[in-house]
Amino acid sequence: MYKLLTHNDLDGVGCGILAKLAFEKQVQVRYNSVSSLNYEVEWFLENGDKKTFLLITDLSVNDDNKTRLHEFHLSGGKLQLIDHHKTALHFNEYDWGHVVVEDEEGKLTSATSLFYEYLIKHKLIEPSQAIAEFVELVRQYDTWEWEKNDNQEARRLNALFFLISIEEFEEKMISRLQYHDRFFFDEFEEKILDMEDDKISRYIRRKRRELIQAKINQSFAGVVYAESYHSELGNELGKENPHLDYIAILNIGGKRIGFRTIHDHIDVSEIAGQYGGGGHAKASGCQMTEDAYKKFVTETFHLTPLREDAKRNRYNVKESSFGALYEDPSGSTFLLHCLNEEKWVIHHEDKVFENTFLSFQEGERFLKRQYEAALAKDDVFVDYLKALIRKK
Ligand SMILES: [Mn+2]
Repeated sequence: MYKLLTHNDLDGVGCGILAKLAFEKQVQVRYNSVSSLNYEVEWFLENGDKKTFLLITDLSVNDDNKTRLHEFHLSGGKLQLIDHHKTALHFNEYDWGHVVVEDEEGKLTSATSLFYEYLIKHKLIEPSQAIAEFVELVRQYDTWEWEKNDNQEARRLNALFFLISIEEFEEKMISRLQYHDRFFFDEFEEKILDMEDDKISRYIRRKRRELIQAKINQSFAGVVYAESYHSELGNELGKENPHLDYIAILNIGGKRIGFRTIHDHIDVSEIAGQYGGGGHAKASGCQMTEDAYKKFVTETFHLTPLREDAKRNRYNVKESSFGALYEDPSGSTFLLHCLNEEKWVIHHEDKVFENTFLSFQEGERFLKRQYEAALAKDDVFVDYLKALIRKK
């Protein structure tokens, strides 16, 4: 018999699916949160059948359990821990630990991809193209490589994972990987995934109109209140507002803040760290401490949402060398135009700003950060030009 203790996210469940494909009825799989794993391990060591082969994937145990597991191993217990988190690298000191963050080709690993390799190496699973494709989707999702590659299938696999129960997901994937040559979504799944995508776009559109800009500790943050779809929202709002250093997503009910950035010049795990939180460079979070509440809620609550750039213009368009007209919240205007190849200037109330810019984007970034200016509508642009002619 085998027992697999694994994480309850897509990567962890990917391991569960592989285990069931490999061992069928000979494996018992338990899905755990980061915190519940240690109880499961203790329970197994105290009450479990000592002849059972214990597999742990995508999670690692605390120091007490590390010692207990090693004793179990020394007394002849069969055991294997497979993980890909940097924080688990010390398990490589043990015969039963296998932790790889990056493979020989420099590709980031996931627990599912490492476990698949392990099963093939020990001749415990019959490799197939369908399984390999599934494993790669899970790996790309778990390592965020899907975003760089715009791998929508990987994104949708994770969305499906959240739309149905773990049991249902397992069952569907196992039969698909068992009986088909290639991985695919069936018609029903495609339909609910399309509906989910539509729902997310509508949610993001609504949230976009609530986004507030605030300068917090020398960085420009986009602040928005939201309970769902944090990564999609952070990503979309970030891409639409590249002048913002990061997006802060406030969940008042959960008393938490999520931070997302699309930029390399800022590390949001450091921002979260200022409030006792942590995470990754591009995605992090913290509890809503009193200090965080003051900075992100109290001090921004009176602000009006950011205006969006005019979308349907024919004349006043971005990067036009003749000039693009921007308007701040008070209706004051700025004309950003090109003097020569690498020199963009800004006209404002009969004056020209001393700052010049190497590109349109740089000039726009300045206007948006300092003045919260947005691209004006065509009719404002036409009135501006008429007034200009009258003056001459
Ligand atoms: Mn993982």
